[in-house]
Amino acid sequence: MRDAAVERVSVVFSLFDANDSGKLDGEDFELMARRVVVAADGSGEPALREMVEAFRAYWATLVAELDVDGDGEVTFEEFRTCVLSPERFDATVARFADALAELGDPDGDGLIERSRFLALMKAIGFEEGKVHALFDAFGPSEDDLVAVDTWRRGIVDFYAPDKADIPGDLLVGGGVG
Ligand SMILES: [Ca+2]
Ligand SMILES: [Ca+2]
Repeated sequence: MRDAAVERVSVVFSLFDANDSGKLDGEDFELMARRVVVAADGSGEPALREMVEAFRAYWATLVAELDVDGDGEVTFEEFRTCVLSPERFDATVARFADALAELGDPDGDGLIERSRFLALMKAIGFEEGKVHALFDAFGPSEDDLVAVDTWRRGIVDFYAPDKADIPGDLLVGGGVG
């Protein structure tokens, strides 16, 4: 596995630990869901509800698959084993990516504006400079729009523990931002 993928696992862990407790717990995912819902300007109630449910399903999968000692929390040591069989998380990550992409495109034209991209990605916990770098890497149009489907694939790759050399690598490391 490439260094970027290893580093990404630790970045994802930090992002998920929204309450900074040093471990993943159910509250982290409630916090992230609330932040994203607040940032999701213009989205309807069903899309918002699905986002909250996708966050809860994500946590339910993580705790079911990775909480080896059964204490109801996932430590980094437990979390890093997600790379051993990443396919266990495919369905959960896909649902999460679908829900997030839906919030990125409330008017359904298949495109996302930089401002909306920034708001949602910052709500998830990414740094602003890195979010801009990622948006640029997706090759925005003259009107500064990116295809939501490109972003959706980027989300899937980012949260899949085994991918290397992906645009989302711009979100880790110290090179940008
Ligand atoms: Ca936590
Ligand atoms: Ca545990």
